[in-house]
Amino acid sequence: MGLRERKDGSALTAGEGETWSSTRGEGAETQQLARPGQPVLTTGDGMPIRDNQNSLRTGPRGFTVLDDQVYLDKITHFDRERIPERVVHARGAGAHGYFELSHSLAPYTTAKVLTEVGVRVPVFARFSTVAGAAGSADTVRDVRGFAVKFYTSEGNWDLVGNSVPVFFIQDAMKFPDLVHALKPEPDRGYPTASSAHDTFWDFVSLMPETMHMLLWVMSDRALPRSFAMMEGFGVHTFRLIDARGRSTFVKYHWRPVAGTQTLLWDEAVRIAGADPDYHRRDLRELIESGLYPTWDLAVQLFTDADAETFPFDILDATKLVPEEIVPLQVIGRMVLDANPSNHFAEVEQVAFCPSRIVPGMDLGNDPLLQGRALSYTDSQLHRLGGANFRQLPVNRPRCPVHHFQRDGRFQADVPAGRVAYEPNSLGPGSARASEERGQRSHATSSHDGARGREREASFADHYSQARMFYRSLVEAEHRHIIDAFVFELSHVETVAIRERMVGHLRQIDDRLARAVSGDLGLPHLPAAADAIVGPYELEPSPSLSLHRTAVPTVRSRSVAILFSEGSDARTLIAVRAALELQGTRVKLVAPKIGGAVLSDGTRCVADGHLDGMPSVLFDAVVLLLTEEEARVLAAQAKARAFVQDAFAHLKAIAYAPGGDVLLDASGVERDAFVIPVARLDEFIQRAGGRRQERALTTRRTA
Ligand code: HDE
Repeated sequence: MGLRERKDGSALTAGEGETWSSTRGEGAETQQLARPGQPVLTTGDGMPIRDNQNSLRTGPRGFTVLDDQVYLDKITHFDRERIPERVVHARGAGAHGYFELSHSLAPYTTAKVLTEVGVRVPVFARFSTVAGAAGSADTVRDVRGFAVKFYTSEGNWDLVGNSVPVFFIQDAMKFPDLVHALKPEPDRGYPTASSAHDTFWDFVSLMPETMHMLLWVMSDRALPRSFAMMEGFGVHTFRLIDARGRSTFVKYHWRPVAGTQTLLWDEAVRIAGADPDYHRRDLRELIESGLYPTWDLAVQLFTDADAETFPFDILDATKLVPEEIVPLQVIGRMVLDANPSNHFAEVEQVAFCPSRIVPGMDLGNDPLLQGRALSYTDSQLHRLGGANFRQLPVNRPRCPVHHFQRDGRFQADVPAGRVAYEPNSLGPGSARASEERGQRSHATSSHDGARGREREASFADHYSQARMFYRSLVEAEHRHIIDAFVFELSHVETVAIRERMVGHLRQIDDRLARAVSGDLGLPHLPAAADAIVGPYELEPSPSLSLHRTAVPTVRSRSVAILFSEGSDARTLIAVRAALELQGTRVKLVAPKIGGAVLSDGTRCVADGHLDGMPSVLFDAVVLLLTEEEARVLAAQAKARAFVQDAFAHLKAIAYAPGGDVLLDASGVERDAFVIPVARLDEFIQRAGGRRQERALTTRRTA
C-alpha cells in the first residue's frame, strides 16, 4: 500500500481509517482556487468549500461517505432541478420591458394602466409554441403564445393571448381532448411538436367549431419569422369598467412595429435542424443589439348593444370582430428592452393567469375564458409546487401587497404581527377592503337559464368566419394554406379522416377543397360536411391578410455577408454600415470561422462558418467574393446550397462582380431580386419586402 497525503499535506496511509483529500492526481489540475477578492464557493447553506472536484471518500479508491455535505448538497439540489414543464406552451422565451400608454381610456375604465398616459409600467412577456415539449424546435407550424404580465400600481395584470385571434374550441370542457389529440400519440410517443398526424385531424374533423382556427394554423401566421414580427391577440372579449360600474367590451391586439414577416415552410423545416433555438436566439439578439422588439397595443371597443348587432356571438372564442366593423385604436406601446438574467427563474417560473386583472377590468362570460380562469392557477400550483409561487421575483407584484394569507410551502416572506384574519380589533392598522379602490365586477345581466350543459345556438355557425378569413387573403396566401393542408393530411394514415376534413373545406371554399383533394390524390371529391347553420357570406376583411398589411422594412431583419480570402474590404465595410444604419443585423459568414484576410491585408473574423450558418437563417444575403474564391466555392456543395436556398426561398441576393461564377454554378437566374452590390439601395428595398408575395409571381419555393 503506497503513501497517501493527509488533508494537511502530511503523509497518510490508506488503511488508517481517515478520510482523504488530494491536491494531486485526477481532478487536481481542474481545481480553480479563489483569488483574493473573488467570492469563495459555498454550499447552499453558506459553508465555504475547500475542494469542488473530489467527493469525500475512504481513500482514493474507497467508498464515498454519507456525511459529505458538499457532495450531498450539490447532488440533491441537482436531482431536483427540473420542475414539471407546462402541459401546453412548454417551449418559450421571454423578456422584460415596459408598456407606455399614449391614449387614455378614461371614459371606459378606471384602470390606471389604461388611463395614465406616459407612465411606464414594467412588463414581462413570454412567447411560446403550444404543442412541443420544452426542448422542441422553435420553427414548427403552430400558434404562438403571447403572454404579457403588466406590473401595474394596482396589481399584476396578465394578458395571456395568442398569435392568432381565435381559438379551436368554444368550451374549456374540450381543452384536454384537444391537447391530447394534438400531443404525441400516446402509444408511440410521436410526433413531437407537430399536428401532422391522425389523432389531431381525427379530433378536429369531428369538431367543426375548430375550422376557423384551422385555417389560421394552416396559414403563414403559424410560421412567424420572429416573435418581434408577429401580431398578438387577447382572443376573448373582455370588459372595461368605468367609475360608475358601466361596462364596455374590449378586444386587445398587439401590432409589431417591425412589421409582420413569416417563414416559408421549407425554410421553417430547415431552420428546425440548423438552429432549433431560432426564435429564442433572435429575441435575445434583437435586445442585445438595441433593436428592441416593440408592439403597439390596440383595442376594439364596443357596447353590449353593438354586440347584439354582430352576425356572430362575441362570447364565442372561435370568432373575431373584423376591424372593418369595429376599428382598432392604438392606445400604447410595449418595448422589450432587457433579456432575462436567468431563463429558469424568469421564463420558466413566470406564472400567467387570464383572470389576473386589475380594478377597472372584468372578464366576460365566454365559456372558454371562464374555464381558463381556473386552469392556469391550478397549473401553477402543480408546476411551481405551492401557493407561494406569487412570491417568486418574476411573479411578485411591484405594488404594495397586504393580505392575511399565511404560511404554505416555501413561504419567503416573514409576515409580522398577531393578526392574520379580518375583521379584527387587535390589528387596527391592518389591511381592509376598499369600496372605492377595490376591483368591481360587472353586474352581468341575467343569463340565468336553468342550470344545464348547454351551448348557445348562436355558437353553431362554424364555417362563415373561416370562409371570410380565407376569402380575405391573396392568392399566394391561399397557395400556402392549400400546401399546409396537403402536407398535414398526407401524414394522416386514415383515409376516412382525410376525406372528412376535405368535406369541411367544401363548406369553407369549394376551390380550396378541390385543390386539397386534388393534391392529396383523393379519387373523388368528398361530399360536403353537414352545416347546422350557414355558412353565410360575410364581407371579406382585408386587414386579415399579412400580404395586404405588410410594411416593407429591413429593420430588425438579418442579412448574411458571405466573404472569403481577398474580399473587398471597402465594400464589406460600406455594405455593413449601410445595412446597420437601417437597423439590420449583419452576420459575417466565411468558409472558415477564423475568417479571412481581406483585400487591404486585414483579417476579418467571421460570425459563423458556411456549414453552421446556412442562408435559411437570414432574410437576405450578400455575396462578397473575388472571382477566384467564388470559383473555389462553386465546387463546394455547401456553398452552392447557401446560394440555391437563398434563391429558392425568395430572398434578395446582392453580389460583387466575382460572385457570378457561384451564382451560375448554383443555377440562379438574374431576376429582379438578384442585384449587383453596387445597387445597394435597390437590394435593401427588395430585402425589406414580403418574400411570400413573390412566391407565385417570380419563383416557386423549393
Ligand atoms: Fe392556455 N393554458 N388554455 N390558452 N395558454 C396554459 O397554463 C388553458 C387558451 C395560453 O407563457 C396552461 O401555466 C385552457 C387560449 C398561453 O406561461 C394551462 C384553455 C389562449 C399560455 C392552460 C386554454 C391560451 C397558456 C399551461 C381552454 C389564447 C402560456 C401552463 C379553455 C387566448 C403562458 C399554464 C405562459 C398556458 C389552460 C386556451 C393562451 C394548462 C383550459 C384560448 C399564451 O393552464
